[in-house]
Amino acid sequence: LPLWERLERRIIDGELTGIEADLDEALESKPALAIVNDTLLSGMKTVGELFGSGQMQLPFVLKSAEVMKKAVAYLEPHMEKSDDDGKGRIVLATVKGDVHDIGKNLVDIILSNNGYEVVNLGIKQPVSAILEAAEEKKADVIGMSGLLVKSTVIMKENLEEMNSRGISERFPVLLGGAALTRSYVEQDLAEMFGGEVRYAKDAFEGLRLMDTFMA
Ligand code: B1M
Repeated sequence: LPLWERLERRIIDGELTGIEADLDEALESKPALAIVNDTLLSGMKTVGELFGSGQMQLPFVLKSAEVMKKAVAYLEPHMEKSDDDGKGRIVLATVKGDVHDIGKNLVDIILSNNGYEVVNLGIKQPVSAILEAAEEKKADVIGMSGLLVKSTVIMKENLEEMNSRGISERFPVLLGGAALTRSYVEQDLAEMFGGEVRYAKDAFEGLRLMDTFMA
């Protein structure tokens, strides 16, 4: 198979052996981030489709996710970093009940490489832990990720909790993850939330929104 198809195939098949050599070859013709966006994410998309249609079982999805994580970790040192520093601080978490963290960790990488300090709390984070960290670390923004449909409900509950604690106006909120839609966040949630809440369809939009929050 040609290089790009081979790399995409590695994600779909969960095939780790020899991936470094392929990534090194890929780096000769494309920047690290473009390899993630154009090839690796496209492999993960296929995995999602195969799993969703019952053609792939969960243990294989897990293998694909592991290969994806290793590939991103291998490429990370090759990613461009801006000289900017201290542009602001975000507390980032995958919400309660949700283990998906590949997207959240990409957001972490993109923001960290572009001058933001990211306090990455990890997965399955209850709202209390997110809000405590935001207070303690003096966050400028709270970021929540979640891929399950039920996570969209949890996010709403988390915003309600912020309203009831009277801290909505202190922390603008950035939300992302495959089950969300722009209209759910920027209409439905924006209507009930006492502060600013925005939707990022990908890590780059997350970065642009951080820049607007901090402007
Ligand atoms: Co799961 N899973 N999974 N899964 N999984 C999905 C989400 C699913 C859509 C698959 C499907 O059915 N087609 C489906 C959800 C269905 C639903 O809720 N309606 C699903 C399911 C059902 C499940 C389980 C329930 C399966 C089971 O146990 N029976 C289970 C849930 C466990 C739990 O959370 N409690 C489960 C488990 C897993 C694995 C552990 C095997 C693995 C995760 C491994 C890991 O993350 N460490 C996994 C995977 C890999 C997927 C799919 C295939 C791929 C997700 C992914 O990493 N994509 C996924 C299919 C899909 O998403 N269509 C699926 C790549 C990643 C870069 O994209 O995270 O969307 P994403 O991030 C994007 C943007 O969304 C955005 O930026 C990123 C790109 O730049 N973004 C943000 C994300 N967060 C952001 C935050 C921001 C800004 C932007 O600011 C704060």
